[in-house]
Amino acid sequence: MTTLYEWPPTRSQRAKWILEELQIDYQSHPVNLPEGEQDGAEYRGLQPLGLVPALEADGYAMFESVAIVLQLIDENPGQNLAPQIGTSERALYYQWCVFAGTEMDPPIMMYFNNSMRPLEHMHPPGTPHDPTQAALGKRQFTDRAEILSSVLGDRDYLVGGQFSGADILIGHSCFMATFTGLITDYPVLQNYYQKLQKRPAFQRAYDGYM
Ligand SMILES: N[C@@H](CCC(=O)N[C@@H](CS)C(=O)NCC(=O)O)C(=O)O
Repeated sequence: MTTLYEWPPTRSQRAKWILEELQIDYQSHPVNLPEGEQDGAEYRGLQPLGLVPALEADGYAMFESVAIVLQLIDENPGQNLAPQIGTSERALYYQWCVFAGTEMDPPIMMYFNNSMRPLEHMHPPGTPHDPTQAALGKRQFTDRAEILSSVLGDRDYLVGGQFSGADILIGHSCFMATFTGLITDYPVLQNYYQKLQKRPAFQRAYDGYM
C-alpha cells in the first residue's frame, strides 16, 4: 500500500495531486504540524528534516515533493504525464519541474514566513517577521512570475501543448502565490492556474483549500 504523509495545505498537496491524477490507491497519514508530530523520532526516520510530504510505496520510501511527482509519473508511463525521454520537450519538462522547487518555492516562502506566518509557528519559535526579507521574497517572486507569464502567454500547459508533471509542480507554486496574494499582479498566471483548478484530481487534492 502507498502511504502519503501529509498536512494540508502544504507542499504535500503536490504529492496528493499526482496520486489523484494517476488514480493510485493510497492511504493518507496526517502529520500534525501544529502539534509538532513532524519532530517525533518516527517521522524523522522517514523525513530527516521533519517536513511534509513523505511517501512510502512498494519497496521504497522517499521525500521531496518534486521528486515524488517525478517518480510516480515515471512509474506510470502509460498515463503520459511526461514527454518522451531524450526529447526537447523532456528538457523543458525537467527545467520547469526543477524551477518550481528551486526558484518558485523559496521566494514565496520567504515572503510568507516574514509577513503572514503566525508568529507561534515561526522557526525557531519567537523569530520575528523581517520586512526586508518579505520585500526580497516579493521582488524575487516578481522576476520569476514575469518569466513564467511570458512563457505561458495564453497557453494551457507549460510543455508541448499537453498537461504534465510540470503543470502540477508550477501549479502548486501558483496555489502558494494565490494563498499569499503574490499572484495578484499576474493575470497570465491566474488564468493558467484557474484552468488547472478545473481538473478533478486537483479538486480532490486541494479539497477545502481552493
Ligand atoms: N523541499 C521540500 C519542502 C517541504 C516543506 O518545507 N514542507 C513544509 C510545509 S510546505 C513543512 O513541512 N514545514 C514543517 C513545519 O512548518 O513545521 C519539499 O518540496 O518537499
